[in-house]
Amino acid sequence: DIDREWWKEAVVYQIYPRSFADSDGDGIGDLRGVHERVDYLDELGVDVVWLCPVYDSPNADMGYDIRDYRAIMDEMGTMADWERLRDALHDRGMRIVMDLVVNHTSDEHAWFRESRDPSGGRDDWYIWRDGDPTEPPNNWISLFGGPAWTYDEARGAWYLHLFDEKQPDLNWENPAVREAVYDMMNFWLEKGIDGFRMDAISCISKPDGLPDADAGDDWFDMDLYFNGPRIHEFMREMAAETYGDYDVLLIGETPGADPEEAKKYYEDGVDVVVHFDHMDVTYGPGGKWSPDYVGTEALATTDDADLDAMLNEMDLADLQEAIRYWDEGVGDWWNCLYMGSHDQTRLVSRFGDDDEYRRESGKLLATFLLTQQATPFLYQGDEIGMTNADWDSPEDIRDVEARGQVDRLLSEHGVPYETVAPFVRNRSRDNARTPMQWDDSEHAGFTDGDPWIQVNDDYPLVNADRAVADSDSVYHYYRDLIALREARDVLVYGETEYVLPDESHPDVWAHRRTLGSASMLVVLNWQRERERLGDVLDADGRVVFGNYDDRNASATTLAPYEARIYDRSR
Ligand code: TEU
Repeated sequence: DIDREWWKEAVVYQIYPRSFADSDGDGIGDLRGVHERVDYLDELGVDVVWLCPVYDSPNADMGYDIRDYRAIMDEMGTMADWERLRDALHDRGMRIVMDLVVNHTSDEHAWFRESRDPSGGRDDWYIWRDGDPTEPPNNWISLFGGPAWTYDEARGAWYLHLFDEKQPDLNWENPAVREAVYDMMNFWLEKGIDGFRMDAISCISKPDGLPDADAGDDWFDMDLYFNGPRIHEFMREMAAETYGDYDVLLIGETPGADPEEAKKYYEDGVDVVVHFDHMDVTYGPGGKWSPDYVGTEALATTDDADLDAMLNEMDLADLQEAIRYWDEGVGDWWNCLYMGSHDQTRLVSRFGDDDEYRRESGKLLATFLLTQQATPFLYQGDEIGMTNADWDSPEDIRDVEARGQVDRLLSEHGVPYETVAPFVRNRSRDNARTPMQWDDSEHAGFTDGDPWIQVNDDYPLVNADRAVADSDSVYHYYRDLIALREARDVLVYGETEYVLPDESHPDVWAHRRTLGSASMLVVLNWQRERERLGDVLDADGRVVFGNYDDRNASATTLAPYEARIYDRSR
């Protein structure tokens, strides 16, 4: 008795429309561009497209700062374009999930403009505090660096922004705000969308009295920002007022939630939550933008490749601990899994090898992603093995977070840009936002105009045209594995048992999926070295899938970044 749901069986493909395909030569990806690529998505075999924000926005945070929730951003097209895209996806049996960004709006949203005038009727729609213009109301810092408060001269008061100053936080305590958000959600549900990806949703309820956070010289505890006192009340109300009666996929992005907290979101109506524990395993103790290395001699003397390795160092056992914590932690509820997104660097550069073993490690990562007990989220370009770019000049940076953090590091340490460039190369969200590489023509076939962000230099080698034409490419591996996952319930619903790493094989991952008499074993040699396994795996099954020629499959030794799936079903 399997508890079947379409969204458990689905493979989600995330599109960052600004960087996907530009149909009109203005250098910015658009809805028609996505529309032109719908067959590409269909052939890859994905079931759900999650579209990052396409709403009207001044783009301080590339669409995550919304000026009008019911209008399409000019650069991206029109509502008619959006409707045609929706229909094209639906015609091919795919679904469309829209981003829902309601912790904050743009400071250019009419609500905020009216709120800046205390007599404007919306004085209580955002989080305002009176006080000394030189003394912020509390010690909170923005997730993008710098204070979380900005003093607004027009109103003569401070407003809170957990993200950029152009992203003021809405006041969810105000019922009128909630009602306006629900109205907007219903507008989109009535347009026939298939779900929401709820941006930073764990941030919407703020702690009573906005107390100072615990902080030290080089650390700051952001726990107060997440899962506030009224969060589940708001989430339940939202479900009742909006999506409750629809068969849609609700993806909650919930920074700060652990599996216990996640279960509460599930009870509220959310289907899967997005957590960050498995992302944190490559950051080292100081966190994503830790200044630990900056200005150190190591940084000045080490070569680029070694620095990249250092900044992405990971203990495979830590990764497994994070995956297992969530797998076991949510019990009968369900997880999703991503290894890359518009907020992360490229998975091959981060978790694999983007040089000699780009192809092999790209396929290993596909195997990892598509064989867990969780709905897999693919990020655009990962299916062709795209890599991190070089960021030689600070002028090339577009990411508001990277810009903020680079400024902070430079001013705190008084070092030249070259010293922090390795951080940008290995941390900046821009790495995921370089244009999708379609072919080897100028600008990788992304645009006929001037791209809004640099194209990765490796496009003559890494592009979709080439990948589709080459049956041994990362692309074909994804495609075949998506089909295998679709064909085998055990890969979706099977229980998971973790087999490796252990002390003698610290760099080999293995897990077994079991459902009734079906059993599959996944083995991943997560390193550049060969590894002799002997009979550790007791691999009596047949290798049904892998990234090396299967003549090799019965061998007891794994090749660099080799991935194998054994079928041990009886
Ligand atoms: O991200 C929310 C979030 O928690 C971020 O701090 C995220 O962890 C960070 O980007 C990682 O470096 C969401 C969106 O995914 C992100 O693109 C937006 O910038 C952010 O909300 C604000 O809307």
